[in-house]
Amino acid sequence: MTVYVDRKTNETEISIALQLNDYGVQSIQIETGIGFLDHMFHALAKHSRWSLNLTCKGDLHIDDHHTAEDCAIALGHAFRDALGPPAGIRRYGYAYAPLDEALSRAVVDVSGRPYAVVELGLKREKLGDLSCEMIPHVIHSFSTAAGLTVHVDCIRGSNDHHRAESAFKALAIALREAITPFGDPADVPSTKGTLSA
Ligand SMILES: [Mn+2]
Repeated sequence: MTVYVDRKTNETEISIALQLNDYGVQSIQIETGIGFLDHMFHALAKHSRWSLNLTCKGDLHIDDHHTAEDCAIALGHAFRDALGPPAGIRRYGYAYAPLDEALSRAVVDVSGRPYAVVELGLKREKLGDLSCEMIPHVIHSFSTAAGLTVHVDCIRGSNDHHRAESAFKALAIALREAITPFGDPADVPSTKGTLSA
């Protein structure tokens, strides 16, 4: 099932089509106007096994902030909508992803409790046209909108492009694991009986 999210403000205009768990030939097209952000969302979609079409027309004449933040929010809403009320999934997922000398770890809980701890240790001001300060913020914004608890740490690495990309890959794999069908489709993996409230 593909979900569609359109989000329009005075700062950005975003359209998303998202299908989770696409184990066929994935279709991924990302055009945010910020090349490195496209690269990170592409890695996220690829390794999460999503098909994702995301376009954004944002106020890049100001800076990258609104575009990066709003794309992450809209993508989080799309993820939440595509998943539906969490049931019949693993709920927890974790992964390590290396990229050459860099290594990142991501731990995900499809909890309905938005919380993100992101420690990437990026030293550069920017990667391409994306401010490095926006990279953890993108993960925060996505997690909050999606209702996920997420811990992402870059454990080592000397190249900031590698550090950031390994973090998104680890997050992707952890997300893929967390929403893998598991147990009875109606079973909510929570002692509370719900992950939606
Ligand atoms: Mn790369």
